[in-house]
Amino acid sequence: MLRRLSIAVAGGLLLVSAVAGCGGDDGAAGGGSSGGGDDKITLGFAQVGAESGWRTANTKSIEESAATAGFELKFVDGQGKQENQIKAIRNFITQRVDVIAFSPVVESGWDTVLKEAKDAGIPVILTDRAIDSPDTSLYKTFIGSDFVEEGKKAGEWLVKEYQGKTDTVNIVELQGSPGAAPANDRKAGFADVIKADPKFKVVASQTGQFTRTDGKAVMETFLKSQPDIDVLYAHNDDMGLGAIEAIEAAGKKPGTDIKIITVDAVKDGMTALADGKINFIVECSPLLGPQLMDLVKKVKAGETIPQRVLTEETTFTPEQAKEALPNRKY
Ligand code: GYE
Repeated sequence: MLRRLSIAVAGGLLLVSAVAGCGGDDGAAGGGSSGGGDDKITLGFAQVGAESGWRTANTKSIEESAATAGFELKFVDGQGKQENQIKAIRNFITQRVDVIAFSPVVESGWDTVLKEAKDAGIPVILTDRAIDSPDTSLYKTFIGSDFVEEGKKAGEWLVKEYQGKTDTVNIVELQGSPGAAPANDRKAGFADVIKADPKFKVVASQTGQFTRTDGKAVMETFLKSQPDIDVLYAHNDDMGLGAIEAIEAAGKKPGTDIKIITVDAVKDGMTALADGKINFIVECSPLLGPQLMDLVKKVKAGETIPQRVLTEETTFTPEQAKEALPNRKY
């Protein structure tokens, strides 16, 4: 039996939902051990927000696998703000959850709150995104993708696509949300690969906040300011999909007049790829739930776990997207 309860916390901004079994409501702050008196594991999870199809699939994966594992999940949607996530983590500490996991909105600025968790003896697991703190004792492990590698794969496809050609290739880039690990790293990995050949020129690069709305709006400005765009590199599918709308509205053919590379491989992105509107997608898997729950169990049991758990991922061409789509779960 699944029960979902929502409570407003200080500032009225955060929604905390607990997915619980038929046990009691032990979500109140004020110390004491968690889990309603039984030995059920309580996991506090601070999510980034609901900015993309990737994020929606990631949240679903976490909620479902927590239920399957029989955990009590205290889930907080940070609505894209670091301050909300910090508040959520402090609440988890007050509630004395067994383990805290979170997907950091940005890379910097976590040391103080993570030190508080450490001092309270509550283990922390970084999920999906890394932080830039040199103090790795602040968390037990980091599970997620190698975003630099994803950016490199995007660049490598481009290098191959334009092999043997000498004309300048004008690239516009839609970056993820400022300061986020996947935005920083996907930009760096891509730049690192294309810099070997001066014909590749990034003529405009701006954030599209990982959302369709901003992807569309920023692409509209790119189309106005850049007369000759050959390639769009978007740090996620959603921004690419928004940009496709802007390209079509400007009377151009996405995938043909402007080649498009994105990252994620969610269903809508894969559909656009199969339709030839996107040319190449680098996969980033959001299905981190089962592995995360496994790590939570191990951390709680005091077992040693690897410091880094990498997600396996591939890339997709239009043909591969057509093949994969019928079985795509998200
Ligand atoms: O690629 C993007 C989402 O952190 C890997 O965040 C995640 C990224 C994902 O908004 O769509």
